[in-house]
Amino acid sequence: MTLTLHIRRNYTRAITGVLLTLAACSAQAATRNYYIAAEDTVWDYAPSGKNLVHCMGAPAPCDITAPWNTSHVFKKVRYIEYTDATFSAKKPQPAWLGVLGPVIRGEVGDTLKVNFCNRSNSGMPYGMHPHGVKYDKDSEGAAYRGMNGQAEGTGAQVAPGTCFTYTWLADEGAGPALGDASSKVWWYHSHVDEPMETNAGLLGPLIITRRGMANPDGSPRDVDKEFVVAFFIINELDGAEPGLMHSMNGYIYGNLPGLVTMLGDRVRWHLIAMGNELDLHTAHWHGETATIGFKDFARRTDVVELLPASMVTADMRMDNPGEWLFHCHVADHMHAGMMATYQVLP
Ligand SMILES: [Cu+2]
Repeated sequence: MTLTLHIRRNYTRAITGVLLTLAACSAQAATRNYYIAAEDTVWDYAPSGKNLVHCMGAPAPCDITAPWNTSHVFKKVRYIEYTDATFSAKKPQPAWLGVLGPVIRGEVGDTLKVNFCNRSNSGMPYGMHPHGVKYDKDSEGAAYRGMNGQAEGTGAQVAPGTCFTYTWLADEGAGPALGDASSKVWWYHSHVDEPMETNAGLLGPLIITRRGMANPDGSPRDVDKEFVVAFFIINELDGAEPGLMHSMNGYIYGNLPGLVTMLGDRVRWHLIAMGNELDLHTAHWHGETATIGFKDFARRTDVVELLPASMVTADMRMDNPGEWLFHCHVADHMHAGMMATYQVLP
């Protein structure tokens, strides 16, 4: 009996492998161009000015409590996406993306050409350093020297008022492995003074889809919606408590908009985190559970552990209509506003 099951499972995996290979052969490698500028912006962590979701037993909305009630508006430097090389028309972004830079997408085999311009008036050089994808030294986008005197790459520090085009290859090593879902999230961020720049707002998601599994825009064919949510205590006042913004995509106290799904949707959550030793987060959904991994290899949970620079992809089948809390389960972080809601519409 055990032997039969074992043979059957291996047979299923072999067939799956053949199908994936066939799908891979039919996919055309593409070159995808992105136009992204670093720009000075103002960011409001709580546009409603209110705590919209959790008022300690009192009805929501309520006032944001001390010490986070002094200010929730701060200056940021963000990655802004444009439609083409003229950098004149901004590309619309989903509301839920918040403070993050645009979603850069690719399918395994694709080449990503990321045209980056530093338009900030801060006077500082910035860049774009990707996780996961393959690059040469010039396209690494990180400022450091090797111990044997290796020079920085050309794209390490893009001076104010100048541009650089990064070439990143979505090779097999950038895509989902056998145990992963059909798309996989990575970070990209500035890496001249990395802690300062990620805190300033220069960070965003990169998603690579398995070869043969992508729609024309690079998104995976086997899900209905993808969300990216970043858990990050953004430090706005040199570590003083009123400036520690316990944010999800740059929103606090239920102000994160647009996490809307339909009953029956196959939803993919890409959960990422950044920050320092305070940034240990346990992302928790009410109302639904999720799986992490690919089919036979998946595990089920409703809490995802995140440390700085963590990248976890989780799938959810929406079967429970309602508006549900989605929050960090660390006690202090809940008090400080690291919470949102998502909707499952009937
Ligand atoms: Cu947390």
